[in-house]
Amino acid sequence: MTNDRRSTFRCVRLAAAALAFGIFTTAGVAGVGAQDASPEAMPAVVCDSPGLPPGTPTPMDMSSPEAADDMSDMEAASPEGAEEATSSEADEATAAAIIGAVENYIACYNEGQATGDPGLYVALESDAFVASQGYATRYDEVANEIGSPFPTVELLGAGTPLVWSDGRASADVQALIGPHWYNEWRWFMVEQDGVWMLDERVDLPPRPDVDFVTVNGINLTETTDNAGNITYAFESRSGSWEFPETDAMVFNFTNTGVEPHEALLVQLPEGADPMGLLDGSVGFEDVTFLGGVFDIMPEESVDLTMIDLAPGTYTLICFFPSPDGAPHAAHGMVQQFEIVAVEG
Ligand SMILES: [Cu+2]
Repeated sequence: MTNDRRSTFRCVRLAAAALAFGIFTTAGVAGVGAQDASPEAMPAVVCDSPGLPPGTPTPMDMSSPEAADDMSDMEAASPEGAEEATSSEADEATAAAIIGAVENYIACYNEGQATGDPGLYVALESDAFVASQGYATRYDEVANEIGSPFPTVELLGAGTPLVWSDGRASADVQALIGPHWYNEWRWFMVEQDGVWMLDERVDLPPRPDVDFVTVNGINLTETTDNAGNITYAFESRSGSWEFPETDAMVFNFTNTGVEPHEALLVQLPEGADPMGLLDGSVGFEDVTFLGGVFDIMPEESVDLTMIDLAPGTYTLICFFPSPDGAPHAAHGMVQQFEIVAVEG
């Protein structure tokens, strides 16, 4: 059903949860940003976008945890009957247009983040796509995207151009969000007034082009004691939180509870207590966001694929609100693990 629950380009859950719980300052959110964009990471394609005319986001009460919740629980607004659509190979001109549109969107993402103008790429999204990301208007998306923790996206590949009986076209895309977060999707594009707009992003099984891939199984658990107190946890299915270094690491998260969860992968300053994320003693600006999966529903199993993680200490954390309003992390859902160097 929904195909974009993982909210890959945005980090709205994180930012919204952080703001909702007053964990991080807005200055901190804005502080992660454009200066990290390195010229080498910019693709050769130069962004061609009409941008957005001036506008203001919808006022939203971020003080309630429900606000954060409602936003990302919205269902994707992709056209009904999309499943029944049939595809055929795109002709050469259409194929070039589709691949070009993917390259352009990513160029506009990078330029938009580097210049603080996310409107450059939001303007290349269809109304359905904006809605599927949980936003009422484009300006709401822009407001959430400014100073993304992932200032660059590197396009690794785009192929398999198809045209569909519902009038859309698609390409299969491999990309790194930030330096380590590997994603593979089918991007559906729709042509509006001569411009190909991103209309829907469907996750594909990640197959990174590397020699060694390991899978780390992690359960997302809920335990209630006799007094009715709930404890949330990340539970390594191997029993170990030491993972040998490898080219690509797939974290397979399975929600064994009844509440939704998320799994954010971050790196904290050396020696920092992860609980400092909750009391503010570890600042948002000192945290490196590496990737994450959002809205992992009960019984759902999803993958987070990371490339070239160096040996060191990493932290998984869930800010999803528990029934008492506190983030799951405050009830145990924060876990550190080590990536250890392999001899030889
Ligand atoms: Cu959780």
